[in-house]
Amino acid sequence: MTTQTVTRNDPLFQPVKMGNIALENRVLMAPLTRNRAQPDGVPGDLAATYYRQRSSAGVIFTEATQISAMGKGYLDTPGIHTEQQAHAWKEITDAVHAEGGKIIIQLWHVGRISHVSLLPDGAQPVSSTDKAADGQTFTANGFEDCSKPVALTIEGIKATVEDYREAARLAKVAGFDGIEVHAANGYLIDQFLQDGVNDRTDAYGGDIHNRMRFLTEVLDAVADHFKPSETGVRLSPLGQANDMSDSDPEGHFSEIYKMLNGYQLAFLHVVEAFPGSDDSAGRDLLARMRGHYNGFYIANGGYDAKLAREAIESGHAEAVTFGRDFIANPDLPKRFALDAKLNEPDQSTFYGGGAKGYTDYPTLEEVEA
Ligand code: 8OZ
Repeated sequence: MTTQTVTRNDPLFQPVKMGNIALENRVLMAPLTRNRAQPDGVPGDLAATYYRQRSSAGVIFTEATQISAMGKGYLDTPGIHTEQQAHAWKEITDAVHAEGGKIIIQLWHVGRISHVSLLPDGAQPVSSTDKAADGQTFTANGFEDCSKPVALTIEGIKATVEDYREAARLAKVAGFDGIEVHAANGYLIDQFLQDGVNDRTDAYGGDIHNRMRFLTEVLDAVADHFKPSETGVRLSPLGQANDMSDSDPEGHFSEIYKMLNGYQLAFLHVVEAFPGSDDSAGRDLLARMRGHYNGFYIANGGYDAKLAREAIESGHAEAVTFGRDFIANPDLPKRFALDAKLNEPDQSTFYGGGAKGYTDYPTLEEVEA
């Protein structure tokens, strides 16, 4: 039996246009932090192999990639703010494209989820606020408490928006098919969006329209280099990771969804659940909120093949991203198509290290050989 015969009626394998980007299937690779880049933010030597191995994904989202040296918050994450970084990313996009795959870069600024030891000249992190996050990040000394941030001035906000514009330019040089603006999981843009953190009294704080201003300015900036139909946003409306909270997630994020409708983006990518959390009440809420968004919706978090098929058939999502399953199964779409057994991910090799747990997971053929 060929893969083609079994996928003919499978919702996961119906080709679809995501904005300007043609997807061969709906099994997408989630952005995954792997902490294997060089200290200067140049992707590591094995990154091209890692991503090439996973190029049968409908599209690959890269690991979160900082837009500036100030946007870094963890040890050995990659950047897209120098020519050398862009050059190394070009080798990666070439490797994925040579296999017929597609790859979107996730643009990231961590804001206050950082530590002075990771920042240029020991600078304090920046945020919407000067309150420290109650949380930790991973540095050369292991887990350390997040450092106290300085609240960005209006000038600082403008300069950060310029950093996004320049990162988008370099992403174009690097040959990416699109951009995902990371506005989820308690990082800088989320620190502006959610009122549990944003305590500003200027044009970037207060009501949700003010709190969205930074995100919209970032979207306008990256539009200099990537069309809206090649750009998307990642949100985590119910996420409490990284000391995040909001007084009215449903009301506020529904407004954000409606605002995004006006941009006619390629996609909205929503973190619906975090690994290990049972969030069935959250699922109902997210399903209601989804009704406010008109475009291509990517669901993430806690999906297996069966739940993903149901989400697509019900119209909840157009596609689904898989994280842990893509770490452990480079040929995940094929395994879903054939209903084959999955390799188990090894959590001890998620962050940092070398080839082990990165480029050495076997394909189905290798398992069966
Ligand atoms: C895991 C470890 C470090 C960062 C996110 C970029 O949560 C991340 C991240 C995940 O979005």
